[in-house]
Order: sequence, then C-alpha cells, then structure tokens
Amino acid sequence: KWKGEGTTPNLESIVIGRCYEYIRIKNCTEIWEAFKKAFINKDPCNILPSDYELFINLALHTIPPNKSLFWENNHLLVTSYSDRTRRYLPLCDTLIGSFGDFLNWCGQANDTGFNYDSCPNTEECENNAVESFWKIASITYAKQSSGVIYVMLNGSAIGGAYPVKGFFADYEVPNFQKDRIARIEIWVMDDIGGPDLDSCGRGSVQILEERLKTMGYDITCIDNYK
Ligand code: ENP
Repeated sequence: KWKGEGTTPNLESIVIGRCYEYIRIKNCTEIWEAFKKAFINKDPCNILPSDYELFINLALHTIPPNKSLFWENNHLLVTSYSDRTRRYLPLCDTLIGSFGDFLNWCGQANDTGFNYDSCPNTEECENNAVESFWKIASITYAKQSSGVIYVMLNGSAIGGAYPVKGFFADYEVPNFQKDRIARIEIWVMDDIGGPDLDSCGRGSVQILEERLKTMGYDITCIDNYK
C-alpha cells in the first residue's frame, strides 16, 4: 500500500541484540517496549517526535565532549571512521541511534503488529515513524553535544555538501548549546575518484560557514581531512 520499504524482518531481535551489545546495565526490553509504544496501533502518518519521549528518556546516556560527529551524505564513511564509538560518537553509534540505524519500521491503526509489507515514505507523509524518530534523536543529540563539534560533509554530493534543508540544518544546528561548544570543525570529503563539487569557502559549504559564524561560532573548515 505504501511506497516505502516495510518493517525490517526480526526488528525486535536486532534491536534488543544491539542494545545489550551496547550496554548491559539497562533493561533493553523496557526500552524496546517504549520504542514500540511510539508507533504501534497508530495511524502510520500521524507519529510525532514527542511520541518517542519515553523511549528517549530511557535510552539516554551522556555524550563525551569532543566526540560528536555530525554529517550529511556520508553514512558509510562515518560508520567506518567513527569505529563503533572508539574514535567518535555519531548519533548512529549512540544507544538511541542504534535503534534505528539501517532499519525501517511502522505499524498500522487498529492493529498491534508491525507492517512488514510497506511503510509510508517522507513524500507520502512527513509524520511517519522513522522520520519522527530521527527528528527527536537529532534534537536530543545536538543538545547534548559539547566541546569541539565535528561535521563531515560530502564534497561530491549532487545538490551540495550542505543540504540547506535536512536533519543537520533543521534539527541539529538550531539545537546546539552555544555556551558548551568550543568551536566547530567542518570536514569536506570528496568521494574517492569522485568530482570535487563543493569545498571550504565555496558553494553550499560557504553558506554553512556563514550561518555558523553569524550564530557566533568559531569555525574551521578542512578539505579532504586525512
Ligand atoms: P542519509 O540519507 O545519507 O542516510 C540515511 C541512512 O542513515 C539510513 O539508513 C538511516 O537509518 C541512517 N541514519 C543514521 N543516522 C541517521 C540520522 N541522524 N538521521 C537519519 N538517518 C540516519 O542520511 P540523512 O537522512 O541525510 O541524515 C544524516 C543525518 O544524520 C545528519 O543530520 C547527521 O548529522 C545525523 P534508517 O532508520 O532511516 O534506515 C539524524 C537523522 O547524525
């Protein structure tokens, strides 16, 4: 019925497994129940970020200073570079993010199960279970981030390294806690063998640099950070 992919098979086992792998001292079943409660038995186009509040509260843990890594169009590079929290702690490597990373989910009204066949995508409705999850996760992560903030952009991305509409621009930048941030370091990474479409001081990266400077942040930008 919907155009988006359905719920990932065995979602519960995957997520509870990831949760215990991550942290042994929390009750992962309780966190899973809170996650499910946000969207099960509801119209899949009427899920709000606030529906995940209990889940967020249960899964929350601290983010050490200088460990936050924001990004756009670099999912695989971020995943390998952060080295599963050893080097950096991007949102997808927090306990909250691990409930969603590379996964998909939705429910249905008047039905206590998941919809494994299809889920609404963002074009069909923005208030879907996955989109609203990432919104509140992004807001929470940005509010918690402190010290030096890293941003990895993709200089080969069609449409610009810094999407002026996107999770980073709309939900993360506005929620930075200025008094806890020392400076912001932007890395513009071109794909290996890919085109150099955007770089520091140019195009959409310049738009981001100006925006952050106007907000009063100390900015550095590095092209193809090693
Ligand atoms: P895309 O479109 O490159 O990649 C989306 C893929 O990354 C999906 O598999 C998604 O999981 C997973 N993912 C991991 N972290 C996030 C996330 N944090 N997020 C949305 N998807 C995430 O990424 P986007 O949409 O541009 O989002 C990048 C954002 O992640 C940046 O704001 C960065 O700072 C942030 P799934 O569940 O959809 O399969 C926030 C939103 O950390």
